[in-house]
Amino acid sequence: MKTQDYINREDKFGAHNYHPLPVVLERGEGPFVWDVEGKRYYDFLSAYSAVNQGHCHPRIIKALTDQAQKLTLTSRAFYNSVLGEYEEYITKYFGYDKVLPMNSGAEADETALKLTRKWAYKKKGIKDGNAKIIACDGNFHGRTISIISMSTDPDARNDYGPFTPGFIIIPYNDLNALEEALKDPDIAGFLVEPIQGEAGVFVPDEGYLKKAYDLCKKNNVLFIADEVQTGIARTGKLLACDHENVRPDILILGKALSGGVLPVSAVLADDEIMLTIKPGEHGSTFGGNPLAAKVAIAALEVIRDEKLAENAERLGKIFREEFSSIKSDMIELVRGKGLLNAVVIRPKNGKEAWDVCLAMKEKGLIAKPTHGHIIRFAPPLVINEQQLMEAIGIIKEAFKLFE
Ligand code: IF1
Repeated sequence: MKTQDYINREDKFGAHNYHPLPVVLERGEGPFVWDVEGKRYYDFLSAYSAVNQGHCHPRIIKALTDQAQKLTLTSRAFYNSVLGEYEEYITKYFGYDKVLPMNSGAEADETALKLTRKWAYKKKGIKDGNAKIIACDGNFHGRTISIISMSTDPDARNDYGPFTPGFIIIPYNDLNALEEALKDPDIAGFLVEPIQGEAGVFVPDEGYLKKAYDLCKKNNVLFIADEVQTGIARTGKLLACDHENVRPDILILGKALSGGVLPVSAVLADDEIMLTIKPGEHGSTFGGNPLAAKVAIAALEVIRDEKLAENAERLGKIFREEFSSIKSDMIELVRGKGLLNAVVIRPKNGKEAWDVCLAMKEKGLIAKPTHGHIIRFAPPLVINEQQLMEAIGIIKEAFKLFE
């Protein structure tokens, strides 16, 4: 079978909820993926920052295969020998009292919303049913009905109503708007991405997160950081909040928490918040399964032992410097932190971001546009300087085609 055969088969039997780049991947290792015709590519999307540790990291795969031959799932109806080890490891790793293990990022965000409402009624004393949560314009927190109820992206929310009430939307990176919204005594939490990924890698002003956190504390409101995409070393620190020494009241993790091997997400908080949920009040069949637990421990060990946050910090600076030297009137600007970067593309002669991505694909690098005119560049954090420079060479050659 050739590439087109695979594409035709998916088109016939699969839902059309994505429009992928026309490349069919078969194998991955480190920063590379290979297609069904054996062609190698630099992966500059990293499965939306889920494979920060590189594709099929041997240490994570070993943790998976070892545990897979012992016990994969017990449900939480019973204890198992691995979950406690993982809970102790991850809570000490990030510095919180407790973790609530889930699977997808959306489930972790939903869990954070439920925790915030529980805390509002049980601790803050907001009248039952009145809790409100502030979110930002341009947010992306997942695809469930309640999460898209706070989305401002028509593609994410159109024709999915009726929506869940209780969300207040304010502009991102706007402290005055937050201060104003916090005057409402029924506000329970402020949910924010430290850098808005899907919106096009919007990095807020220096100090925004810290000042937002302080405003929340002044108003007895929970600061909830969605680090599903920005966490796990992607932006050059373990967490994007670490750039401003902000410790979220509720921390949401996903994606690279498993190194892209399994869906593993987590919500971390201290006892005052976490213990508002009692036995039987929340759960998940696969949440905290032994396989995910062992995989997540290995994935976090790799981040620490291979100093991937430091690598992301150093190579991210090189990437942005190199990019700013590319002379192309299609490049409006490049922005980002660590190895989460994006380039805003100015269309030229009817060519746009998609065409640039097709050109890069031909030359051996895959990336995908978001919102039509922005290309996100997010390679696995295991990429080394020589590989990064080779990848940048490919990107430069691609832009030359449009001169
Ligand atoms: C898609 C991008 C989108 C996320 C943040 C929670 C979730 C995500 C900050 C939910 C998921 C993925 C989902 C995927 C595209 C990708 C994405 F920004 F990473 F590019 F959509 F915004 N919080 N992001 O980024 O996690 O339930 O997917 O495990 O849905 O198209 P999930």
